[in-house]
Amino acid sequence: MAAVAEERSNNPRARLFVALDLPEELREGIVVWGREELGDPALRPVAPESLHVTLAFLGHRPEEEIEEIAAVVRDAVGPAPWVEVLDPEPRPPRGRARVYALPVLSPGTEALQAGVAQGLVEGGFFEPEKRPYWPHITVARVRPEGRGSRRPAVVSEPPGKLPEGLSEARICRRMTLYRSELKPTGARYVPLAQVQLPG
Ligand code: 3AM
Repeated sequence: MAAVAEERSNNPRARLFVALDLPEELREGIVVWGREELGDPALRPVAPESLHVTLAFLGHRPEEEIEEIAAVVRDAVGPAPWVEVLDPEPRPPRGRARVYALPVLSPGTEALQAGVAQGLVEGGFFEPEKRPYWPHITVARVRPEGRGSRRPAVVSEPPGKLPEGLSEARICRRMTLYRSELKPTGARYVPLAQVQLPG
């Protein structure tokens, strides 16, 4: 055990992901909607500053790779995508929900994701997922049924539809490399590198 602990401290790792950030107006609209619709006690709404569209989840990487990964993300810059958000959906779609997410309609986001993923794969930083990319904004996670349980609680009042206007197409002008720090109170996302997207 001591040897493992020593190796860990000599080889610090960071849990990393790349995301598309939301324009302020969209973020605020989701927060206002969520105050009404994410009130079920089984739900843990995502903090306003943590709302995003994940482009690539890298998992734990050695901290010494962060600069190189940030360079790959900067090189993958592409046109700022337009996004339309749809009404919330549970995931998994059947059985007890673990999360609720707003699906995102956006060919531009898919193109950006493909470019970032390709750069990260070529750099050896990312293994592409086998399932197809599903652009979405996670808005709430479901609490466990009981202490230490892996089973999600029942959500009696699932979130309702978005108000008209929130689904209007909006442009997203920033992509960020985040470090995810897991805390007992939930994850905290720390931006490590940000790229402005042209257009
Ligand atoms: O905010 P969303 O849900 O889009 O679900 C995690 C979150 O994305 C996802 O990475 C983002 C930051 O934590 N994530 C976490 N573990 C994952 C895994 N093993 C994962 N995505 C894919 N595979």
